[in-house]
Amino acid sequence: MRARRRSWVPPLMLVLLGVSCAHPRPATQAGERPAPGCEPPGTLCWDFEEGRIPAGWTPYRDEFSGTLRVDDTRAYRGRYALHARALAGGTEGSQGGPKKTLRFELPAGFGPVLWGRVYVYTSPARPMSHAGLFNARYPRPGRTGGAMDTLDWYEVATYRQRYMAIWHPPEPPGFPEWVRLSDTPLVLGDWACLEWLFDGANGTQPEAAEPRVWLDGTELQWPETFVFSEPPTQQRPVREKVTDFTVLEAGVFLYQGLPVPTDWWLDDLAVGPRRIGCEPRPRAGGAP
Ligand SMILES: [Ca+2]
Repeated sequence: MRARRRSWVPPLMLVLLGVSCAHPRPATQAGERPAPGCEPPGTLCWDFEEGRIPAGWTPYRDEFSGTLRVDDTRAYRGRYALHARALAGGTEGSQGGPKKTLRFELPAGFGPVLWGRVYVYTSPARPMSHAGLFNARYPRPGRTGGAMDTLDWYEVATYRQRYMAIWHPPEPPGFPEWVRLSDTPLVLGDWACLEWLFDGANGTQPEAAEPRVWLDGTELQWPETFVFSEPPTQQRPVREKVTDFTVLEAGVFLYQGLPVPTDWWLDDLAVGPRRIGCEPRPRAGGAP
């Protein structure tokens, strides 16, 4: 089920791509692979090599046990990654769980289409509970800004040990929400490249598109879809169209309890109006 690899890109090309990142940084150190995939115009990318929370990101949610910081315990590339460490708390099957996230205000005029890409490493167990990893929010039609609790949003997550994507109305309560649950187990104990497309323009369609997600370059399928709400409803939410995405949230946010203390690392996070793509995975035994 793991992905086909994209064609190999020469190291010199990766260097050239890396220096055009929206957050340019000095030339990479000897032996360090340069940042791929920051080249489409308008792309914002974060490799966490500052060794601390990057500029512009601020703490958002902090519930139950665990920490969220940039450290050097594991990285997809370079030395540092964003590390959600030892998240735990609450009761599996009951609402309420550990949440450790950051938020970021997008530049004005970002537009209605948001592609994203992040490398994720999860250990030591696949959570059963809803574990959000990333979301992007936008004002409802006719509005131009506003607080988080007024914004519609798209989310990438895992649930019942599989990948999941959701469209939500403003939170709280965040539902009734439209849920797409894949049949692909979340990658455990290895790096996974997740990509997503939140197409809030969706051509001439009356609603914003359903979220789409790729794992290591292969688009996920969604054999299970449903409306979640408390109390339950069968009425599907209207996915309101997007003028501009305005806010990102990244980290890990469990909506039900997590009995096993679990770590996540996120590295090379990027968003933009065009597809960013995944780096070809290093071949076993050394550099590509
Ligand atoms: Ca890094």
